[in-house]
Amino acid sequence: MARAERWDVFCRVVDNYGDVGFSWRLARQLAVEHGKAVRLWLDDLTVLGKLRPEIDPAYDLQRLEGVEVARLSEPFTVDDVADVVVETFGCDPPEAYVLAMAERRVKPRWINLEYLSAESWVEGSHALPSPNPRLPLVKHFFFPGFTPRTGGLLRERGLLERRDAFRADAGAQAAFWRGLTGRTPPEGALKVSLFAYAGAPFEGLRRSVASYPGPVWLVAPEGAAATALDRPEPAHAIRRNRADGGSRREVEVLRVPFLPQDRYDLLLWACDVNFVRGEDSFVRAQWAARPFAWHIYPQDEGAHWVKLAAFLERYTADLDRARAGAVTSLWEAWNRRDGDEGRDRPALAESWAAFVSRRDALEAHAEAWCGRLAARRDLCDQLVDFCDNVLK
Ligand code: TRH
Repeated sequence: MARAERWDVFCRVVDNYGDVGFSWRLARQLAVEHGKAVRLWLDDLTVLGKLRPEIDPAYDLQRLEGVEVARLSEPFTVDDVADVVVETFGCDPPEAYVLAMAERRVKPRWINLEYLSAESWVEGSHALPSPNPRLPLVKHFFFPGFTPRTGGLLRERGLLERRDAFRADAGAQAAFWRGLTGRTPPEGALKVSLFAYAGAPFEGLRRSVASYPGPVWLVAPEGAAATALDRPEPAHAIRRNRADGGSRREVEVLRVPFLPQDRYDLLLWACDVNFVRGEDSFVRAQWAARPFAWHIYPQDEGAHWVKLAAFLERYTADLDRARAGAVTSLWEAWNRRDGDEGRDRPALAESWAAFVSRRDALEAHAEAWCGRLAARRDLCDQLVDFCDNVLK
C-alpha cells in the first residue's frame, strides 16, 4: 500500500479562536476525508483545548481524529519535512524547518492559506506563486472565498445533511437545549445566538429585541456578550417601557458555557437568528442557513468596513431593496464603534425591527445563499486538488 502523503499545517495564534478553529477544521478534513498523514503544529494548545476539550495542553504531541497535534515552539527541532507544507495566515514555519525544506531533493509544495475576504482582488491573487528570494522554494497563495475563482470555504462532508437531520428531529433539539440550558425554549420563542467582540452594542440589542411580539432567548456562550449582559436590564429602560405602555416582552439572556466546536454548530442550527464574528463562525452561520449578523474583526483605519461592504454586496445582490437595506443597516449598526466618525449611525432598534419583520424572506434567502455556496467544491477538496494535481 502506498504511504499516505504527509502534510504539515502550521498555525500561530494571533488572538482569539479563529486561527486555530480554521486550522483544526482543515487538518481534520485532510486526515479524515482525504487520507493524508497530517501534523497540526500549534503554538498555543490551550486554544484548541477550548474548541476540543479532549486536547490536553500539557502534552507536546497527541492524536485526535486522525490528526497529530504537535506543539510549535522555538528552538524547533526538525525531525521530518512533509510533502506539503501549509502555513495558515502567513504565519511562517520555523526558520530551521524552511531550511530543511530547501534541502529536500523533491521540494515540498508550500501553501500560504490566507484570510477570507469577499473583495474582488482575491480572485486575481488566488493560487499565485511567490518565489523565495533566498532559497530554491516557491510558496503559493491560497485564498478562501465566495466565488468559483477562489479557493472556496471549508465544508465537511455530510455537514448539511447532519444539519437537516437535526432540524427535522424535535427530540434532538429539545435534548440539545436541555443539555445546554437545563430547559427548552418557550413556545414561539425567538432564539438568538450571540457571539461578538467586546464593544458591540449588547445592551442596545437586548433592548431592541424586546420589541419582538413573543418571548426571546438571547443565548450567549461565555465571552464578551455573556459578560456584557451579566446584569439585569437597567432600571431606566424598564421604567421607560412601562411609561410607553409596557408593550415590550421579557427578554431572557442565557449565559452558557463555551461550546466544543462541533456543538457550536448545533447552537447555530437550533437558533432563528445568529450573531457571529471573525471568520470561522461567520462561515458556519452561512452553512446554518438562517438570517445572521456579522461582527467583523476590527482593523486599523477602518479597513474592515471595506471588507464588510464587499461581503454585503455579494450577499444582498439578489434581495429587493427593502430586504437588502434591512440586512445592511442591521450589520452597520451592530458594527459601529465610537470613533467611526463620519458614518451615518443607523439606529439599532429600527434596524433590528426592519430585519426581524422580514425574517421569513431572509431565511429563504439564507437557504438559497447556502445552497449556492454548497454547490461549489469545498476549500479542502480544492486545496488537495491544487497540491496533488496542479503543483505536482
Ligand atoms: O475568535 P474569533 O474572533 O477568531 C478570529 C481570530 O481573532 C483571528 O485572529 C482573526 O483574524 C479572525 O477572527 C478574523 O472568531 P471566529 O473566526 O469566528 O472563531 C471562533 C471559533 O470558535 C470558531 O471556530 C467557532 C468556535 N466557537 C466554539 O467552538 N464554541 C463557542 O461557544 C463559540 C462561541 C465559538
